[in-house]
Amino acid sequence: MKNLLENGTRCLIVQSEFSEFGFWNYVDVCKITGAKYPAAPLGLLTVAALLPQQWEFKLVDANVEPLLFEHFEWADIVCLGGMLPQQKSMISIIHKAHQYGCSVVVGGPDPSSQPNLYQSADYLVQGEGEVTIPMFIQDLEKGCKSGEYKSVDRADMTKAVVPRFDLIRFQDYIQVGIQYSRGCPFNCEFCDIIELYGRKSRTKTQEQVIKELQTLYDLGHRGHIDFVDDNFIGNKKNVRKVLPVIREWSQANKYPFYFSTEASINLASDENLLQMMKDVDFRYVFVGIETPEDEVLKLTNKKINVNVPIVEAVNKIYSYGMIVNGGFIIGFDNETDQTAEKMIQYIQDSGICMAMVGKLYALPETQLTKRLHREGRLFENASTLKDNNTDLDQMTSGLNFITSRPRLDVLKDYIQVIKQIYNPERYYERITYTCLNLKPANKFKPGIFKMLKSIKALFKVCLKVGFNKTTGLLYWKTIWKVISRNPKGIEAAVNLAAMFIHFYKQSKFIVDLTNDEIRNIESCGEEKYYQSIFQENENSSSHEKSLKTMINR
Ligand code: B12
Ligand code: SF4
Repeated sequence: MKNLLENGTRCLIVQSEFSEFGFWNYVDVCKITGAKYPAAPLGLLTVAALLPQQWEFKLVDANVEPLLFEHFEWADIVCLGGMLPQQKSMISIIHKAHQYGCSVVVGGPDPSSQPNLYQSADYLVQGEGEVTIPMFIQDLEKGCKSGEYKSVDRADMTKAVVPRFDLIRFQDYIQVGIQYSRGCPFNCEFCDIIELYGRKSRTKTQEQVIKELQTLYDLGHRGHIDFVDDNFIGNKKNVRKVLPVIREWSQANKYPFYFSTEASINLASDENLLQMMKDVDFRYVFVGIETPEDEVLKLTNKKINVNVPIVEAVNKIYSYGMIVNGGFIIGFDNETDQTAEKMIQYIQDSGICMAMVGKLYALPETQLTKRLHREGRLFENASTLKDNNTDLDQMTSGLNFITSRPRLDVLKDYIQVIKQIYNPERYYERITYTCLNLKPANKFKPGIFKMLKSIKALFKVCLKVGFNKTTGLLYWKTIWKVISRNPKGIEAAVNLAAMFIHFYKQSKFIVDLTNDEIRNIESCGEEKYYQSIFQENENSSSHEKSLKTMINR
């Protein structure tokens, strides 16, 4: 076998496939803009920068091009990484790579959370690559043919490398990610971020951020950059320092980029920070709203959201030119039969178009998982995916435990929310609301090539959405209202209307799948359903007890 540290070692980096029915996988919309997939694989680009630079790299993102046997034939070593929904595809790629005689290295969120599932890889590199990849390289130097690497240390972000952005074609993606911080100071019970990355928000320096922006600029990227931070404002003190530096750089370079990110709801009460974000052209922010019920928020320890008037908070963010995307969850203990209706109202009143409503998913290592396990409610192999076509994310999977309310009620509520919020009339009402309240001050101006592409995309949206029997009338009515009352909101209106192509299809898929699950439970009864899940478990007595308590609720 070849010494892998030699010059010219060929390293194939693979991003495995996501399902087109995932909430975030809006491939139909990508096609309209000429892209193939929403987001570039930032984790793998970072890994490439941490591996020996004398290696020759090829990155294949199976979401943008087919992964072929020639790729494996070319490679000496294959590196794979990914998240829970990629579990099945990653495991099958490990086997394929072995058939071609390649060594396989795996890492990333799912292999780090569930290393037991990836034992077939030769090298299993857990946690943050900045800490564990050097351990793996040391083993290669010693000639080790396999190994498992983990560490309790967290990466010093001030020493993080610039990802190998040169390995992708920017035109394949809608957005390219960069990361400013890792970790989040809050302590939500269901969150795996704080288990994976800790509660201290570790940030890069201003110089590092500028270096990454400059690299992207020099490589020719223009347009959308997503700050992939768990909570961009997790370290407010530092974020206040970096934003003016980004503004200065952007101004000097004629604003080549606009931004999006993820932040906690306390952003809305910090007008100074909102202004700073507006100044550098932030256009989208994803906020975890989770549930309209304060009692549920308290129980799940999402204290930051308790007593926050959500509609007001979202409106405040709109007034600084940023569209709010929201995360919501159904299936918490303490929910009532009013929760679903309140959630629908919340989403409608705040105009959140891109509302990711998921079923509570007890992710590995979280406090929630530990509690449910103690209570005898957690399913065995709770996060092992069974079916590539139906186990995609927290909208298809989730509720991997005995629910506190009858499971059928939770599932029916879930369907009700999805059906209502992705009903075309309701979705377009929200577009209108958002775009009338949005006060954008777009600084990024596309160059002539990008402008022509945008015009082409606009025509395609008008054809696809505007001459469609479900959305046609709604589209033109919305466009007219926004143009006549708040013309600056028109770009957002067209974008959000385009996104409905995906959400319409995806929500139908979710409703059908959930209905199948409901029929399945109805056919045997809830108790039998749970019993069948726990049947294979040798130590099922604790489940039996919880089951009895739950069924008699
Ligand atoms: C940006 C992001 C997205 C983006 C873009 C992702 C993409 N490129 O396709 C979008 C919005 C599309 C997305 C979607 C989803 N995401 Co997401 N996402 C993130 C986020 C916020 C940042 C990811 C990132 O770029 N990090 C920066 C890079 C540098 O870090 P990294 O990828 O972890 O890589 C490091 C290490 O893991 C390691 N590593 C990674 N790969 C490899 C490979 C090898 C060989 C080695 C040695 C090391 C290694 O080294 C890297 C450097 O330290 C993370 C949270 C987080 N903090 O990671 C969640 C996260 C990865 N997402 C998650 C999930 C579940 C999803 C969704 C299913 C739904 C959701 N919750 O949003 C969907 C599924 C995607 C789809 N297309 O269907 C989970 C994964 C949980 C798990 N245990 O697997 C996370 C951890 C967040 C969470 N708690 O919900 N996501
Ligand atoms: S605010 Fe978000 S990232 Fe932070 S702990 Fe809660 S769920 Fe996790």
